[in-house]
Amino acid sequence: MIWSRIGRIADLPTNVLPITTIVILTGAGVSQESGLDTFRDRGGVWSRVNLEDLATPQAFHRDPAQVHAFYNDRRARLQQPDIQPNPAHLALARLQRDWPGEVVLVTQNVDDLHERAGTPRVIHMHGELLKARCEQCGLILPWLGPLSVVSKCPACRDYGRLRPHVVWFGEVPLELPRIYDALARADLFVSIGTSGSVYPAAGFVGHVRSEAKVRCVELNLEPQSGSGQFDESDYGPASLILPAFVDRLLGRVPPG
Ligand code: BJW
Repeated sequence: MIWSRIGRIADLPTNVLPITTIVILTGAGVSQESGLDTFRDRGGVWSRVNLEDLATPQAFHRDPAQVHAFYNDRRARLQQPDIQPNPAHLALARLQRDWPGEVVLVTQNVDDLHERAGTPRVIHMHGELLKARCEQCGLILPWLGPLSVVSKCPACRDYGRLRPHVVWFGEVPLELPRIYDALARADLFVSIGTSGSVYPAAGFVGHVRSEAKVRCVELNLEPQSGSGQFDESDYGPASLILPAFVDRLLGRVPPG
């Protein structure tokens, strides 16, 4: 490791760690200030609808039209002009661009706001709303309009087998081997805007803490039930606290 290329968390007096690999986990709180609802906050998605009717494979097979309607609405909402990346997304894009080491961005979000902010490499562990997947042949393709029970797969030409490319409860999240590889390399793990209530993502902090060298930071609007697992926490809107945190990491702000 070349010292001039090593980053530090500048304001940790007794724990100035050499950091090369940063793993970031984002959740719905990062996109909340862009106008997208979170899931479990007051007024969140799961307070308005029953997740068991909409976000499980059983629900899809029982009533695909109802599940399509739910995701069609959210897909359309995501593409409305007022939904734009906010300063939190932009800060993470800046971090991935300017950090001399590796920044692995893992998101639980199904929106495309990290990409629109200019982050080229994003791992979408719960899938992507603007894609469809064929249950028959496995094709994954961009999908911007509504899906229906008669949508036709362009590859296998079967009808009614296309579904939103998202991960429902009881399904295995995507790209877990890549994520756990990155966690094994991590020097710093940062969890942003997630309630930490959905596994396996909720277990990442415990997983990396078993590696004593990994420093764990939580950024959220307010303390969560798992906050005690983190070495450092900062609370406030992601659009404010995340740009400041990235400034500190990139050394633009001297130790306070
Ligand atoms: C701000 C802010 C601002 C707000 N600034 N912060 C018992 C029964 C059945 C299943 C289970 C069980 N126990 C465990 C399970 C497993 C289950 C699970 O965890 N369930 C729990 C609910 C208990 N998990 C699964 O089923 C997963 N699969 C699985 O485990 O497979 C088995 C397996 C694993 C590994 C290897 C092999 C096998 C799949 C989970 C799929 C989750 N899918 C969803 C829907 C995606 C599609 C869609 O969008 O509709 O993913 S659910 C929903 O929750 C979505 C999110 O990605 C996920 C996480 O939510 P998130 O992002 O944390 O949002 P919120 O709303 O919870 O929190 C928002 C946070 O933001 C809050 O903290 C706020 O404070 C904060 N905030 N404004 C900063 N401005």
